[in-house]
Amino acid sequence: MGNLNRRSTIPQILLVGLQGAGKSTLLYAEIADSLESTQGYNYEVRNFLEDGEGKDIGIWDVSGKEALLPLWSSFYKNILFSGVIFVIDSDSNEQKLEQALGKLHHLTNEEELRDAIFLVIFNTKSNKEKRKPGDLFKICSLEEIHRSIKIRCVELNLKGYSEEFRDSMKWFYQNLI
Ligand SMILES: Nc1nc2c(ncn2[C@@H]2O[C@H](COP(=O)(O)OP(=O)(O)O)[C@@H](O)[C@H]2O)c(=O)[nH]1
Ligand SMILES: [Mg+2]
Repeated sequence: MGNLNRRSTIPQILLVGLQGAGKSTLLYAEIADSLESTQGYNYEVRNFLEDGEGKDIGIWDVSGKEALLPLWSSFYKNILFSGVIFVIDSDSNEQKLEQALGKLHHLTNEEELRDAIFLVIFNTKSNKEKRKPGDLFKICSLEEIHRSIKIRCVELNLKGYSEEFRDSMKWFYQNLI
């Protein structure tokens, strides 16, 4: 894994979040009908936008299983990530939400990720009413996140690549260095 960084010519993205949040759904939404729970990690090269707006990015979908959470750091300590996509299940109970947000805040403080941009996706698996961006901002305590971090928080459904998803990815691509 150590050498990969030097060989990579496309931006590398870390896709994380707790187990069952919808990370692999994001990665495979238009390819797989059903998904197995991720055992270790998946890596895919994807371009989520068409018509020359996007480009290929390498996505590391790292398992959110409780026992594997400490392993996230071995990914970003060995691979230079340009961006982080953090997925949260919008229906998480308070304890799960707190745990997820704790992880998110931890990542935004990590030295190795200081130049990465962050897209936080609240995955609405059901058709419940979406929260306003301002409410998401508060829920995520974004005001506590270091000012130099570029971060955006959205609530959308990850099954199929919706317009909302593509809009968020547009922002992501535009801010990738
Ligand atoms: N209906 C619906 N189900 C979803 C959505 N996203 C994830 N799921 C389901 O939630 C479960 C966990 O998703 P998965 O992508 O494997 O989560 P991961 O552990 O973060 O990779 C799976 O059974 C998915 O089918 C969604 O947007 N809509
Ligand atoms: Mg998975």
